[in-house]
Amino acid sequence: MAQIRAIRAAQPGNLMARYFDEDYFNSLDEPKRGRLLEIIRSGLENPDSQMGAYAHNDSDYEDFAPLLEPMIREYHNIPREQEIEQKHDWSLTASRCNLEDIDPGLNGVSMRVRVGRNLAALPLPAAMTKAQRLEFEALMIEAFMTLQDDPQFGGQYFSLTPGSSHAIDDAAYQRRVQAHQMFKDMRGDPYITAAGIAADWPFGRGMYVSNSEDFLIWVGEEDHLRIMAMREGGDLAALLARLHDGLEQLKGLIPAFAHSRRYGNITSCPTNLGTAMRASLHLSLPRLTEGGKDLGPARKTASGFGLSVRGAGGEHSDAGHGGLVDISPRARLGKTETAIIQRLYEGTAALWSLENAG
Ligand code: DAR
Repeated sequence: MAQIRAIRAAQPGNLMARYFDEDYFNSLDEPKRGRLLEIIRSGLENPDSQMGAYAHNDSDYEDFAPLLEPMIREYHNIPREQEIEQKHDWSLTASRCNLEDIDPGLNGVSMRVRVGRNLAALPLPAAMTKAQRLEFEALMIEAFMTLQDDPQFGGQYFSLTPGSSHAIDDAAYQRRVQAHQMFKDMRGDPYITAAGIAADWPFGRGMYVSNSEDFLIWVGEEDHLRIMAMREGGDLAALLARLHDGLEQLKGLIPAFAHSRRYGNITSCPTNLGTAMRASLHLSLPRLTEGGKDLGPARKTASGFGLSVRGAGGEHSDAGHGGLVDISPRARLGKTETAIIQRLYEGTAALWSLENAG
């Protein structure tokens, strides 16, 4: 496995390469070796990967634990002696958590909280056939036909599947992408393309959006579903409540999600396990990003508060105008939903204080 040794030397951040063990790999039977190579294909073809692996079935996390568990522990900062166990707590939805308490001027912030979910009855996106992607979309469209009449979450489904009766025209699709509501052509992401997650694009893909345009559901992206609430403002508690209520409404309309006591919500990427929640907001940090030219200083500072920093255009993008960045808590596993939102609030307060110091 000279290729993995070369990646390990050149890209120490690639957790798959760091923890891959040749003796373990050779101890597997032929079918399991084949499965494992598919799981790590993205990390082999993209040496700059952080994790470098995507699950194909929810059983992969237990079937290949000798490789995947150390990677998961490292990424989510869970020490070897600590048992991995995911608990859930959305209780923040009942209390105050408002950015305006940090600074009254933080009242028009772009905030977004999303969770990934996968149906237990289907393979994960990397291993779905085209027929399964279309079968899954049809199941979701049936659910949306009920959800669209809900007083709180009523809306419309837009399909990318050619010939769909819910098809969205290309100009409208592009507008939704520009508005950061709809996901881009997945084939543009080399990581998920190598993993097989972008296969059969755009069949079986689409988006449900509420009439109020603050509750959205992506169908057929990196996970079967990405359920999100997004608003401009400062009230993180209200945003979490919106997501929680929408998720509960949806759960009553579709089959069970893949979930385990240890890993919580099972996701394609190990970085999303547990709550599968990414809570983020856009913040202008011209000082910490040297006018938007360099995310490095902001990343270094933010990591001290357990936060990741991305460009405002999403994963793998640069800082936006005036140093506009997307900040979010890094860990998703072993933390509750409430703790993630509180980490975002506290990390934002700390970064804002540093940005405006002196
Ligand atoms: N690029 C992959 C995944 C990183 C986390 N982002 C996701 N899952 N969208 C990597 O292993 O670096």
